[in-house]
Amino acid sequence: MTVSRRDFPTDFAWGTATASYQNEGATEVDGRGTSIWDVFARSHGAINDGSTGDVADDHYHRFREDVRLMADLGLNSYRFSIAWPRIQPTGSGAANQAGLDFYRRLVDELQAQGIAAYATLYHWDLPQSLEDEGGWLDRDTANRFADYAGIVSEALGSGVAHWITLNEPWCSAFLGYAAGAHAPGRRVGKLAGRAAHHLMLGHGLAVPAIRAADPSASVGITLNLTPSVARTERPEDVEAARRIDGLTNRLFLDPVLTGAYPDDVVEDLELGDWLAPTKDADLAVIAAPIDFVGINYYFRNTVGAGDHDTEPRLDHPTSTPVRFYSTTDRRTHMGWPITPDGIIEVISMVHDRRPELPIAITENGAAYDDRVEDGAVHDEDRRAFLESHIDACARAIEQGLPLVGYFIWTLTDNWEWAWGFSRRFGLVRVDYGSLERTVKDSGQWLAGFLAGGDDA
Ligand code: IFM
Repeated sequence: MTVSRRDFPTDFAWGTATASYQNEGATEVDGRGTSIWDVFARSHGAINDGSTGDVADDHYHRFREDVRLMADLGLNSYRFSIAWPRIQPTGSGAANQAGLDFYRRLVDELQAQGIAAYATLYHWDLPQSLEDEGGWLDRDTANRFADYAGIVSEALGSGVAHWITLNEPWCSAFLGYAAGAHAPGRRVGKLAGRAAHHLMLGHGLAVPAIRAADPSASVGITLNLTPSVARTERPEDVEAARRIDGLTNRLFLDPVLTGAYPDDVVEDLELGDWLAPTKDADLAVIAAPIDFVGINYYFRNTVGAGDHDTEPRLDHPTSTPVRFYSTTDRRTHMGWPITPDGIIEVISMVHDRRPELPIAITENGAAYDDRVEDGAVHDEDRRAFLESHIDACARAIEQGLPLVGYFIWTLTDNWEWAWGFSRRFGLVRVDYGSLERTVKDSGQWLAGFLAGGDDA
């Protein structure tokens, strides 16, 4: 593999991505309210290792050290998320100044280090008070989200280069409200489709709210896209792949980028009658003009029909019986197959719909069961993963796809949702006892790659 930084435009965004609940800690300071993840993490059996994000990486207090690490790695961009309950502790009403001040300190520090800020407004930490009123199953949460987006963009506007409204609404809707594997841990089956609709409505209402506060704002959304390939050409496998593609990709891509819902998915989710009264008006809101699209890419799905013994997957409530197959033994610690070329396929999904829109890979990375040897982490597997995906990005650009950035998930090992601290994705190891940071070999490799000298 001979990919080099020189294969990318000079203004290409090279960053890492993080999320508030996964790395900030400090959940009870400076007036922060309670989020659905605070509550969910405490519910019995929800988290693999019984941990919470109460301390996480203590990024709230150590952000200067973390920004310095990014600068030392040679990164020019940073994608982080803002914790809604730090800004509006109960999800509505006046802003909590201390919460805004934290993010102001962070963006100032980034600016001082020449690192562009990509701020995500919703990476899953909904204020619990809003969940108590129905959460994303309640239409009014979309209005509350737009208010919050306006407050934050008003306060931070000049310090933020790019705004991202939502991170991975598929996860919020289906892992949160169908599978119950993520907060708020509800299992409402197909009704989770309504949460998906309200999330997208929130996105569409937030876009003009951000622009009203910061007219020159660059605004986008981050979707997690997963190619869904039928295992064989048998009609039942093709049908299974259609369902998964619809629920994972088209349900979000089509309304946001083309202002239309895919009929087959609306039918799968039995959304039609419920949507009918507001459908056209809502779609006009959801398709608000945006400036770029973020894609989180991890792997490609190979899908086939299940037999009657197949366990229904609750995160895919309409797809029973469907099975996910392995086409490779090369997997990360999450069990996810390593399929670098899929990154070109997901970029194409966006580009085919909206050829004029710039696209950034806003997350890509891998968990491995790292070992510390003499204080170092020789994570050759992660380095090879990153190299192969960066190489695929270079090929995407060579093919003419408008890729403008690549963000690695993640900077520092952190709290991986239902997996707690048991999965490590970082370029930098965190000792969860001392909170000491140590750059792994993959981080050293990235620094060399970004320094632009050697081909990888
Ligand atoms: O840690 C998550 C992140 O919060 C959202 N995208 C996937 C990552 C790895 O699972």
